[in-house]
Amino acid sequence: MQRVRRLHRNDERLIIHFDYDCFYASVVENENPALKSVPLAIQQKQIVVTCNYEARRRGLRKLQLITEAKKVCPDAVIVLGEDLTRFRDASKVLYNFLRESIWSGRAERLGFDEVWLDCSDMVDYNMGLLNRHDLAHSFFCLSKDDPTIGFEYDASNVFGPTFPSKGLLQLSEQDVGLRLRLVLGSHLARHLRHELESQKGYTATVGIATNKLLSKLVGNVNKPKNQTTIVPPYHPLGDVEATVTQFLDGHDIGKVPGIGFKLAHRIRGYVLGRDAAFSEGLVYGATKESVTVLDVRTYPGMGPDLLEEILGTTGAPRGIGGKIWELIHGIDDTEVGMAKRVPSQISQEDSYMKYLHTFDEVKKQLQLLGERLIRRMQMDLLEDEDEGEDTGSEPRRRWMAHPRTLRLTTRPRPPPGPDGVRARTFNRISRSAPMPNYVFNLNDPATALATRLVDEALVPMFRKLHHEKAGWNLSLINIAATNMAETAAESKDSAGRDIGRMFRRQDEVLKDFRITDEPDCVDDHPNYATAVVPQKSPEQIRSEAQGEVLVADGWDTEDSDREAWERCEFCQSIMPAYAFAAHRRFHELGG
Ligand code: DCP
Ligand code: MG
Ligand code: MG
Repeated sequence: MQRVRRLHRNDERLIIHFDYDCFYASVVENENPALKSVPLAIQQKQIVVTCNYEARRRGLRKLQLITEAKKVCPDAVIVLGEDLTRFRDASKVLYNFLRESIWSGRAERLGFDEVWLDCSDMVDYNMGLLNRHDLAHSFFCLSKDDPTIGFEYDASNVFGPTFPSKGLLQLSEQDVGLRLRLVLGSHLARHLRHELESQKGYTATVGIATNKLLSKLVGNVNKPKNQTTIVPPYHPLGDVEATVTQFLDGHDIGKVPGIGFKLAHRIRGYVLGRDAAFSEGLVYGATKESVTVLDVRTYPGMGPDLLEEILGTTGAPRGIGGKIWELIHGIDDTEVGMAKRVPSQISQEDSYMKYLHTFDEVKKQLQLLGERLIRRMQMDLLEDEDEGEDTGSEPRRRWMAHPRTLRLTTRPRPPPGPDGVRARTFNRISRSAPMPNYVFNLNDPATALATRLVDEALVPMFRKLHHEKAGWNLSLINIAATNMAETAAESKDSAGRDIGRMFRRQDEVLKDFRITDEPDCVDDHPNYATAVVPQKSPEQIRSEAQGEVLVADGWDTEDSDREAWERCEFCQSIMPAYAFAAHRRFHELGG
């Protein structure tokens, strides 16, 4: 009984989720419109990270090997996309545009190409303006100050495709109201998509629902350049199943946002009674055998407690069972975040297919990453003093926040065991130390600051992290500036205060730097982590503050699911690190 009460879905909100179509390819196309009509692929390492829809029509796929792509479509134009600057910049421009188009300020980015908008207030307001006797001739008002700004629409129908494709006519009273709100949301989504395309040149695939989880998932139903709304009944009505349940039930458990790779793998294993086999394609951790939400939801005895039992040993925070139980029922109360003036941490990392054996190699990588980190800190954390005064001279810049902690993380490959086979663990280990003050010096060039940071801080940290003198076999190095202390004078009302200014400032700062080629950069792919907010133990927090060794647990924190790529020595295919163990087994079995 208690469980039923716990599973109450809040349907008061209206959330719109955007996922830009073939994002990196669209950025390149917008720079060079001639590319719009040809098959275009964006390359990172040996992989097509994305391609435009013309290329997809000709058989190219995301995450395909370049060699394969060239075979499938020899005349594809391939553009190198390892320097993320242009993608990061475009992402910020589009984010700002969307954020300024809504009222609540609640606009949250996920990675570079996804944005959630909380449009509850706009929909509430426009519900109040409806003439219930003439819904077909409605006007959606976009400004509280000026009733003439907005667009005409037909509020008697949802705009665009719905899930399920044919809505139910008989609804409960509660669902009638909800349906109307979703109708308004769908027309607002159409308007926003149209503005994004006509003013910025980008198309997006959009989902409309009452929370972040459902809006993100339902957007995928009709791609590209389209939108989908989950329509009621959101609640079971007599024999009729709730559409939300019907929708989620068809998804593989790992597809539910918030259920990351490790959790999904654990749940699959439990439901199948054995380890789920990986597919040979090994793209994105797909498995051969799909375990759906329906399989999990209806498994005998399944509920928050059993899920807690299954997942408790993964190092997941307590209460994970209840959280996952809610997610598979489409319940997600997480707020769409407000824009933050300063990021909570800044990091730079690189993954390595080749071994980093010598000290010189490691040091060179530390220098590269250190330099990038300092440049990013300057871009993201500096603001102009005396803004608005046009004195003609260069504005003075000041730090909006100082990261207090410097963290060095590596991911060692363990040595081969007695049988010659290398066990695959993907644990990161890290060490933190106070951020030295000299990195905030704006008179010295970033290169010089990085050299000092490497010699005086990073190398000593590396030595403590890796006692062995040589022969490290690292697949990843990450350097992060964390533990932000916002500068007091500016912290008043700072959340979301003037993000536009921040981005303008960043653009200016950017101009001052000759952005050299930044190969292999894999940052800025944050993870949607509703369910998996990692909780640090008091020991961890303490040791971090004191600069003691921190050994990462199996539970990847903010970097989880952020793939690093590994190359198989046998067949040379490249795949996310987590898929490697299964791939290795595939060869062992004679594959
Ligand atoms: N990306 C990346 N590495 C990955 C996955 C994605 O660099 N492993 C980049 C390239 C994409 C962008 O992130 O352009 C967004 O990822 P999506 O999965 O949303 O893919 P696209 O936007 O390219 O295509 P779609 O139209 O399918 O959304
Ligand atoms: Mg995306
Ligand atoms: Mg996309």
